[in-house]
Amino acid sequence: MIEWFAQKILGMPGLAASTGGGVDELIVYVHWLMLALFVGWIIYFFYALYRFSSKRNPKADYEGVKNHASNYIELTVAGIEAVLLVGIAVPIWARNTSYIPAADKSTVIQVCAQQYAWNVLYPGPDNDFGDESMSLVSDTNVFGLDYSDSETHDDIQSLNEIHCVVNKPVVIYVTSKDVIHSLKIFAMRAEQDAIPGLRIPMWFTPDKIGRYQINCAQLCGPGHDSMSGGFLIVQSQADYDKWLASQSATTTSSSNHFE
Ligand SMILES: [Cu+2]
Repeated sequence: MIEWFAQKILGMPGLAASTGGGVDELIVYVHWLMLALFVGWIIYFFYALYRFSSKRNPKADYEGVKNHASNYIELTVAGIEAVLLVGIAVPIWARNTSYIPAADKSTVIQVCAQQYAWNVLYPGPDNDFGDESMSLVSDTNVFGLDYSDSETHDDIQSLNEIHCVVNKPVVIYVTSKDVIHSLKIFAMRAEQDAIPGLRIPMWFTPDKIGRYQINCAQLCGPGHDSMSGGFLIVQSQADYDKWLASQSATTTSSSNHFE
């Protein structure tokens, strides 16, 4: 029912992450509450038109409402909202922010957003990112990679493509080179602002192999919409390893070859 409402009525893309179910529940329950409020207010509106028409009440009544029905209804709505907040929203937030899956059991990636593309950095075969420094950031080195560090040489970069492994947590450290962007992967029900100078982790666990659109969820400039040209590619471990090997073979240690 939740899935049907989210996809057929609200037009959300299919859920492809085992960590995203709670987000769908929250969105659907909030819409059901809004629907109930909408119907309730519409009924009350027509009741008021009928009940308080000047034909039926030529003389104003200064005493007003004497029963407490509106108080009870208000309390009930506030109670439902509190349950949604404390019962669903806060637990999702707590899970996402209080814990990051262990690096050796996840795909760890760095994303640096820029006007108007996503730069993606992988630690390469040694599973360690090389040193990075703000002072080394340039047009051709958005991550500020330090090539004097031996761990940097096997690091792999891709543009507008985030590769990851199905059923394995993906941890993405998100930052930005210029203005505030927001890495939104709707199918994963995951989103994180990309803020210059900050490196903020986000994580999710994809559970369906496929290719999913990435959007920028902050209006970041005139080319903002072209950032939806980014994709998350969820692969089997074998396909991911194959892709990684093909990228490692073409990586040169002299400089970053992506603009
Ligand atoms: Cu953007």
